[in-house]
Amino acid sequence: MSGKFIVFEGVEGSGKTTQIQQIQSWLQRCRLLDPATRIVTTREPGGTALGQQLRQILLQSTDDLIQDRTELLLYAADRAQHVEAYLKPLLAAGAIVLCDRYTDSTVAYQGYGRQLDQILIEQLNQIATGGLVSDLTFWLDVEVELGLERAQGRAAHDRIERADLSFHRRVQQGFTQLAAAHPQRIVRIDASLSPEAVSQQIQQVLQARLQDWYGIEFA
Ligand code: T5A
Repeated sequence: MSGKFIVFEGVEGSGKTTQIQQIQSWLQRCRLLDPATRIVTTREPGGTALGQQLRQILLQSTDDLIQDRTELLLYAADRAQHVEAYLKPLLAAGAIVLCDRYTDSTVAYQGYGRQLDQILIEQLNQIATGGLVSDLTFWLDVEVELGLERAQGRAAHDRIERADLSFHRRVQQGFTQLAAAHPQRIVRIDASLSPEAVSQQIQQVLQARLQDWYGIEFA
């Protein structure tokens, strides 16, 4: 794949959507990149038309309607469609793809949060992705309470946001363990700061990676 696949992860309200937008416009303004390079944003669940329908089911269904393993399989189905129909063609064409959540979310939410079998999750992630791993993952690390407070500032709360605090704490523990296990791929960002300060941290890491990937020099 000639493009680059950059993922943003974190607990609810960690600021992924906000940062993806900021980083997309920063990259679009970056004159050192080849102007033909497309900077694309996407998300899971919901990065394809089918994924939008799955997202609706996953996030808007009644709390007790979806069993934990059903939930796991629906996230995997969304991902399989996303990888094959959207991500692979874009990356093959050289795009930089900024993605809101990917496989680490399944490990953290379904593995640590729902406490489903981690080996099963790894196998499913492998099946769903066909081996597509991110080139770089930003873990936006924020206290669970602060993230939930930010997310709950919005009117409607989805099915996963409504889970109890202990669930969200286990998810956070999942991201912590993942970052420790994959220090090259996952970069921790202090997401408790202002949006501008968070963006600065991400830009700093990206400058170094862009230099490695494309051989461009930032002043
Ligand atoms: N899921 C997903 C799984 O369980 N398994 C999986 O495999 C996958 C892929 C997705 C849900 O699905 C689950 C995880 C999720 O529960 P979603 O709507 O995409 O649902 O939920 P989130 O990804 O959590 O998105 P949120 O919108 O809740 O959070 P974001 O995107 O992290 O945060 P953002 O940028 O929308 O910001 C939230 C609020 O905080 C403010 C923003 O203005 C906004 O109001 N904010 C800040 N305030 C202060 N300081 C900052 N630095 C701020 N940054 C943002």
